[in-house]
Amino acid sequence: MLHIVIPAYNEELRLPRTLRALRRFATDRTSMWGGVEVLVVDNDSSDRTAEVALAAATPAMPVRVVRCLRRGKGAAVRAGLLASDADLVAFMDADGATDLAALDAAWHRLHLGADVVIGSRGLDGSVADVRSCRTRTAGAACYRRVARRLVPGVADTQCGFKVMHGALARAVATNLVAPGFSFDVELLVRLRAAGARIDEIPVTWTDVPGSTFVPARHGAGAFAELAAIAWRTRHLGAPVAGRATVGARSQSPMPLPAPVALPVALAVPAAASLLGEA
Ligand SMILES: Nc1nc2c(ncn2[C@@H]2O[C@H](COP(=O)(O)OP(=O)(O)O)[C@@H](O)[C@H]2O)c(=O)[nH]1
Ligand SMILES: [Mg+2]
Repeated sequence: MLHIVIPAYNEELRLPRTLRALRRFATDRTSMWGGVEVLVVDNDSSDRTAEVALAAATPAMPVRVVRCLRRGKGAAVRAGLLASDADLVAFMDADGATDLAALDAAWHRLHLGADVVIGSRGLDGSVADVRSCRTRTAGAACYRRVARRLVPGVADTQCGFKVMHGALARAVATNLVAPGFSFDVELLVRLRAAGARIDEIPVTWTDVPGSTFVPARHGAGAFAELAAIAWRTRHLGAPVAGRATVGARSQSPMPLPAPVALPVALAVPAAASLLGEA
């Protein structure tokens, strides 16, 4: 059984198309996944997000609405992961930016031994139609440099598409603190510390208009959240590139190096580069 968590803040316009695509996917793949249910996490929306979500439910694809009053994508995904009880759990954005073929690719990786499969716009084979403004593109490049210090070897921490074993997702989500857009980084740091094998796969990603991420409003907060994550997870173990199996390079499980205390110093250069580069 697969539960798909969709964090949604005022998504009445973008959600219906995504749910239609998921419905087609679920109808075709019931035998593959053993059933697909969507958990839309209504993040204190003031529009009809919950209604359009429930209206999309069918017997082949039940839809549940989970209420999350704490604002922020991270808080919403955490609430959705904790509300799930399936063997496998995915999360993706309400705009359906990632082509659903990634779910099939993820299924294969999970059956080859991955614990976590994350979509990436930064690998050979990725197709990303990014139409961001220059400020966001520059900010994103800078963000990637800082994020890589926390999760070395992962090319794209921020693609909103990730699939993992349900029990692992719930165990790690319990400890997630970051409420905002940087929660993916905290999730990956904690998954690695838990010894998870993370496979990064190329995805086809389309920039869907109507992004809820506003660089001027959310940019600085995302960087500050990264620094807070570095500090909060400093005791979990040094970030080690070899822990992620990236792209199509290898499908065999990596040996997991013994955790080494993450030096407090990690937080300091991270914070310094934020101040210098943001
Ligand atoms: N901005 C924002 N997005 C949220 C919040 N809670 C959940 N989300 C969801 O997080 C996802 C972010 O994706 P999107 O807006 O497409 O951002 P982008 O793809 O990074 O440009 C969407 O599904 C939002 O509805 C929140 O409090 N603020
Ligand atoms: Mg988007």
